[in-house]
Amino acid sequence: MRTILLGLLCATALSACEMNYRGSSGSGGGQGGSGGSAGGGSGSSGGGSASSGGGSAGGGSAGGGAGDCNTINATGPWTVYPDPYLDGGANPAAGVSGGVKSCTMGAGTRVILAVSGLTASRAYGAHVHVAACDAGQGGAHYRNDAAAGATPQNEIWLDFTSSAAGEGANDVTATWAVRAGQAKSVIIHSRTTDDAGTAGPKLSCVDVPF
Ligand SMILES: [Cu+2]
Repeated sequence: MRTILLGLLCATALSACEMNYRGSSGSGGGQGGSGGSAGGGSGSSGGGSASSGGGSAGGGSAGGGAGDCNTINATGPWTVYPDPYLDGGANPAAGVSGGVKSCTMGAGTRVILAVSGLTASRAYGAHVHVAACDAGQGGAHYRNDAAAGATPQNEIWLDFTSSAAGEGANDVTATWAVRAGQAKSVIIHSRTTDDAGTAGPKLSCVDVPF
């Protein structure tokens, strides 16, 4: 029934169809095609073109385009943290748009980040955080096991390197389920996450209702 309704919507309002039915990466506005590893329906496992580091815990192995992983689709507005370097310097993620999709993959959780508007050709860290963007700048990283360490297996790291067009993406599938309501945002940081789990100043944040 729902599919039929969406089909009708698609016939009468293509843009709504794109957003609701196919889960287009364009829903955040301003995203070009080339960064769209999260784009709907291609069958790509996504996340490849602009990702680096991040220690994916098996990202995208379940296959299917991101349009199939659209249970949560957070497109902002983004919170841009002012003066992240405390020196008056520019925030390289001040112009960010795009968003985060997430869904359950068996016992796991797939999280797809697809953004644009960033300073180009630059490495960024990104993670799922426990608090909302306006609550202590998202607080700490969400951990599957609170007593265990800051590793890409115990947290969700979405590090990426922006393209020459300022687009970035990553697609990670954790082997565990995020506890409902205990992760509330994704934050982009200044640099690639290191072995201690730190990635420099917080640049921008989007609330995600995990
Ligand atoms: Cu973080």
